[in-house]
Amino acid sequence: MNQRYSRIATFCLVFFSLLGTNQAVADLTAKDGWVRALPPTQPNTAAFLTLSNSGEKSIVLVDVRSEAAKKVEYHSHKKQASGMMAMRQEKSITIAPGAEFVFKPGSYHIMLMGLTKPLKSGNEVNITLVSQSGTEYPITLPVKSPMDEQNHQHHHHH
Ligand SMILES: [Cu+2]
Repeated sequence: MNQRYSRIATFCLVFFSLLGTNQAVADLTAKDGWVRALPPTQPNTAAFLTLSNSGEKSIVLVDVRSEAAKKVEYHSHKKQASGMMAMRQEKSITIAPGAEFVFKPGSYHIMLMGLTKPLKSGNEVNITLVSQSGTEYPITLPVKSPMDEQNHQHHHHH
């Protein structure tokens, strides 16, 4: 195992132990979460994660907050009639009972606009998801560069 891989393996361990302890909140569970690290000149970035609803009722998320950015929104990324991809704000996100909802690059994401400070790989971002019923779901996501993500997957597939 070379040094780079062992660093990634350590990262995975820390990441998954975080998921195991902190991320299971009531009926909504977050996994595979990360925030995209971008050059410090970029004012905006996005967070990705998979939410699972283990409860018996739909969970409707209507708000999202983070001290990492001035404005935080749920976005989708869809192909327009013109063939261009465009981002659009989603006022709510519904996770059916027993279902998963995936935020991933090129699709749904949590948009962080007007970052209060540059986010570097290795940082953590606290985000609070808020449901229609007023329940708050705090989650902590690691900041990773898209390159880390590629290496991460590469590592797992071998
Ligand atoms: Cu967006």
